[in-house]
Amino acid sequence: MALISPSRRLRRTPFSEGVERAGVSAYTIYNHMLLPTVFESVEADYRHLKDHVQVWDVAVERQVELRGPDAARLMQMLTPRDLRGMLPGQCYYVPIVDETGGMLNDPVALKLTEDHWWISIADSDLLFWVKGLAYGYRLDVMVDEPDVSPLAVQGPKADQLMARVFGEDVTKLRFFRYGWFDFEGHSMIVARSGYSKQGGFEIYMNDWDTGMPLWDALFKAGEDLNVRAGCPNGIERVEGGLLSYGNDMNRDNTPHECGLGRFCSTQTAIGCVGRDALLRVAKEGPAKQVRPIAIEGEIGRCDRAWPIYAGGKLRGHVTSAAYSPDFETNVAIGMVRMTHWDAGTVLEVETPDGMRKATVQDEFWI
Ligand code: THG
Repeated sequence: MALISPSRRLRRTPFSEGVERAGVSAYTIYNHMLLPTVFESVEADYRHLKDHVQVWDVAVERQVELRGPDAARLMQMLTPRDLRGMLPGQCYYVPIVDETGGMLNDPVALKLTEDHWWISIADSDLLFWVKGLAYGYRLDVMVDEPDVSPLAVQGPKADQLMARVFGEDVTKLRFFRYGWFDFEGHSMIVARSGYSKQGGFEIYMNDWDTGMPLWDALFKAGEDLNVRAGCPNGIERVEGGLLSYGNDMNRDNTPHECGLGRFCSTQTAIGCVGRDALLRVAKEGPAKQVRPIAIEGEIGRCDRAWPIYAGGKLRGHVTSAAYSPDFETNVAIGMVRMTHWDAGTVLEVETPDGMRKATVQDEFWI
């Protein structure tokens, strides 16, 4: 593929200088920004992520900020997850749905106070939908994108590295909890979360000019830990079943089809604009759902949906796939019809390199 022409529309991040210096070798585009996808090689990055610690420029995880007396009401309009029990200091993975129950995004929401929320979005222009709802319902709330750029620290040595930069207390954070921590006089949110199954943190860096000092401090403190620049890894995230909005699901899918039913409490999520639609489809249950699938043989890059067949008929699509060095098979995420989604079901996947035998798994490879 040819190179990407930089312009003002392709926003840089506060960490771009560090990413380039670290020798990034490929990017994707996410929320109109550059998201690194490869440093050394996807396989070498994978091994390093699982054995050491990496610093990821995930500033593409833009925040949609809700501020004002109607912030909590607006937040509940967006999601079928019941937010009434959520407290400041918590992060929730929240499916966001439209009025048909279709997935618009699958962000992490942070409750700062009752009147102040951040929605840490996946790759879709959620800001416009949220501003439209706030305006249309005449809500007393400001919706904007703040100067916040997440930097993730992921891998088995993440606790050691973070303790050196933010202090020992940061290691006391529980999964999907956050606290305020100091870096050189700047107070910022640090959460135990991140788009890998290797453990780690996300720093919600809130002052553009502090981006590179923070980046440099992490690399200096982690020299003996073999810290490297990294990025969400295409093998590791499929092994772990972490979904990618736009790849594994979109507006045509309900949260239940995405396997996100455990993050929905539609019955009690009063005010969610997709509630009626989701209650209607919940009666029957989904007719297709996300499944882990192992594919045999050689496969190419999965840059389009691969049809899944059984008995000569179309039964679904593989939406993400990669060879896993640790599990010595191709790991994949697919959307599979109910008649063929049971673990052990044998399927055929039409890859660009030919038909491949595949088997539905009972769980992801974690
Ligand atoms: N962190 C933050 N923002 C993000 C992402 C992130 N925005 C974009 C993208 N990632 C949103 N998608 C996801 C997908 C999965 C998870 C988080 C965001 C995730 N899931 C855990 C899992 O499935 O194992 C567990 C969630 C839970 O149990 O509550 O972490 O990564 N800031």
